[in-house]
Amino acid sequence: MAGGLLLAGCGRKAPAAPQDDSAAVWNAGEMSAADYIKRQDARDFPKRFPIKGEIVRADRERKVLLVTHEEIPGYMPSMTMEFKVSAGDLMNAKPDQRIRAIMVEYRGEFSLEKIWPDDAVTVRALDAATKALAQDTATRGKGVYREVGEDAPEFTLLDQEGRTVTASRFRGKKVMMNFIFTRCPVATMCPASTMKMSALQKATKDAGVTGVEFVSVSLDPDYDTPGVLKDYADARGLDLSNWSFLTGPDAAMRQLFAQMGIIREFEGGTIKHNLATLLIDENGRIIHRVDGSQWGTDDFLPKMK
Ligand SMILES: [Cu+2]
Repeated sequence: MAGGLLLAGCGRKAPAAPQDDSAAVWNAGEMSAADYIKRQDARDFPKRFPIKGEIVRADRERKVLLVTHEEIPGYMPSMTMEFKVSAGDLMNAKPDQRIRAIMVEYRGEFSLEKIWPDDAVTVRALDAATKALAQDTATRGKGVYREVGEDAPEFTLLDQEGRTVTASRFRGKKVMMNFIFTRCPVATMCPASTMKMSALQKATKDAGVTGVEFVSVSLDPDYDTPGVLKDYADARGLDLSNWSFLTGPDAAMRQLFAQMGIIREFEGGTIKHNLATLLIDENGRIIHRVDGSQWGTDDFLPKMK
């Protein structure tokens, strides 16, 4: 493990979504909708159901998504209906795309959260990559942590628009990588890291440095869906022309964190984590790493030229 990895901050209250919702999205087979319904009572709070369905179209004026969903046993037959969704999810929506999500019913209104692509091609690609990464972690054993000078791991994840992104897409370019989560409540941790990435991105453009991609990997994939990441980037006016926010199955993310020396612990409804910022070269090799929050443009810009 890297020397001086510091578990810091991010230890205060963040609004925590129930863990079981996301587990149900990824492991839909393990909890039936009927089981879910049994767990809901009639009090005045939102009811949630994992669903699968297909997007018919996005109505961007009325901010609703028309979705044909499969039957929810004991609750609702298969039907086509409108859902309120976030701006990011609305922008990401593509007609005919298969999705899985959590349907929320509250006071007669229906919305969708935790929307993930669920088409066979995407699911297969993510599954295969997750297995390969887990195998790689197992094979590396005690040498799981990749030091500066070693290659960064292969991965296949989803970006803020729900597109499949593999590590190889960045070959031939340098990659600035950090790890954040959108609900991080500690100003000096993830929010500061995001702002520094943005400053560095601007500095590269001002300096005429090209061939650099910025990659922010979510520490909280249960919550940080592509749409949530899109909202996060848009709310901060970030330049996504060469900046990807990545998320995916937690089983894959865990392997990536282990290999990149990222410690993440769920604690008291939020996430404790260390901060690491890395530069990866054109051949996928880790060439620089700064642990902690004390880094700036000058630590990385000269190494990008
Ligand atoms: Cu944080």
